[in-house]
Amino acid sequence: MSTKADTVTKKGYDVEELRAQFPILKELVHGKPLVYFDNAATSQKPRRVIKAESAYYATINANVHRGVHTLSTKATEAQEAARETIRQHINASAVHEIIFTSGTTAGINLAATSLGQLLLKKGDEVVISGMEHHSNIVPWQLACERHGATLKVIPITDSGEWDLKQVPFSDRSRILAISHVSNTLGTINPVKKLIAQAKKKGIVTVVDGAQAAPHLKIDVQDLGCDLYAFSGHKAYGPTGTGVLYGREELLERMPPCQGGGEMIDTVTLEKSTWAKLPFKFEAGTPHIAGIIGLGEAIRWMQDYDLDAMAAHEHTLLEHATKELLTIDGLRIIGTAKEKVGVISFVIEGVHHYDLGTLLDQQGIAVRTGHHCTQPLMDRFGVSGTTRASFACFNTIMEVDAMVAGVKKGVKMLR
Ligand code: C6P
Repeated sequence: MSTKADTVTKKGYDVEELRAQFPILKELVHGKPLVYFDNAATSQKPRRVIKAESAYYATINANVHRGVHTLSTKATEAQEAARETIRQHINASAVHEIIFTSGTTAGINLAATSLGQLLLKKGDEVVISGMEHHSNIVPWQLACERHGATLKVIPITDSGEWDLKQVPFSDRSRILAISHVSNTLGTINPVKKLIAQAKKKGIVTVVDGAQAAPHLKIDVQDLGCDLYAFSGHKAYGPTGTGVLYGREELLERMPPCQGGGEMIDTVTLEKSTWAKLPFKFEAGTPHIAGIIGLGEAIRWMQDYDLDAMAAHEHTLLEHATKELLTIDGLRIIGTAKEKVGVISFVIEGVHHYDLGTLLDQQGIAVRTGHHCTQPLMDRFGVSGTTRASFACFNTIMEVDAMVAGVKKGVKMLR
């Protein structure tokens, strides 16, 4: 889809060279070149990641932290190297603050279950925002139900930002759980600012970084958060992988919520004691191949300079915004000043599902529906949107193809 003319959008940023690393981009869909704009759901994987994962199975497949044999040692070293890569990537102060999970959902569920047990009493409050993904709503609802606490919500403005004048902190607030970047609106939230306010009140802070990890440089110490969850598969890594960062002192106090192998120190039939961090939170055999692939994905991103990728994606966002707004009756949901390359829109008289199906016929993959943010849909009075989410390998020509596809769809559907 791309030509040399639109690929070098920044000095030294060569989209063609990047695209060549993603085998899937050579696939045809309905006989058309694939235009993949569903990166917020899951990103595509560069060859290096696919190779790293399959090399584990082909050459060092063994369980980790369990055997003295050579393969187990090699597998353990490869997995733990990935942990160190991630530590350094998000600037955690210690490698045992990195817990492997199966994704953001698992990380937040771990946080909500364990923090609920540690902190929540009847009458306490958990604060979230109105733009959260269901994964950062439901686990807190469950925790509140279990402990007799109440969920309080930061309202969302018309542009799709937190209304910071209405943050419902009180002397019963115990936990703040917020997304760094909205998956539906693309809004980059002022998490550092809100975390600072929460910290002054002794509130524990949990960040859903699912949509930030693929696009932003994350520095957990600079943010000052207590816990930070993200998924590997949205950041060019394998599915079934994720990370929960936790500040050591808090992790030490948090109870484990899954029991099994690897998370124990001693077990008797009467009582068990827990392994040291991070293993206390990693019961059972982990997704070793995936974790190794995730480490490779992070190293791959680091080789390509996240700032340059973000600048490229921003160019795509600006172009898509300008061109889509030329379509009669089209409304963009999410017009914050600070956004990643995510654009959600609705069109008068056109159902998002029908539009998504027609775009697919042209080889263009977008997501349609509520994007697991039903309360946010209610806030904007829509049942769903069409969402395009960009990655480092997308091009201006692909955006133009989508805009042309939307125009064609509107003609057919209205
Ligand atoms: N959002 C989307 O299309 P998992 O499924 O555990 O990897 O991630 C859950 C999740 C949590 N928080 C945010 C902000 C997210 O965007 C997601 C996943 C995908 O928007 C799939 S629903």
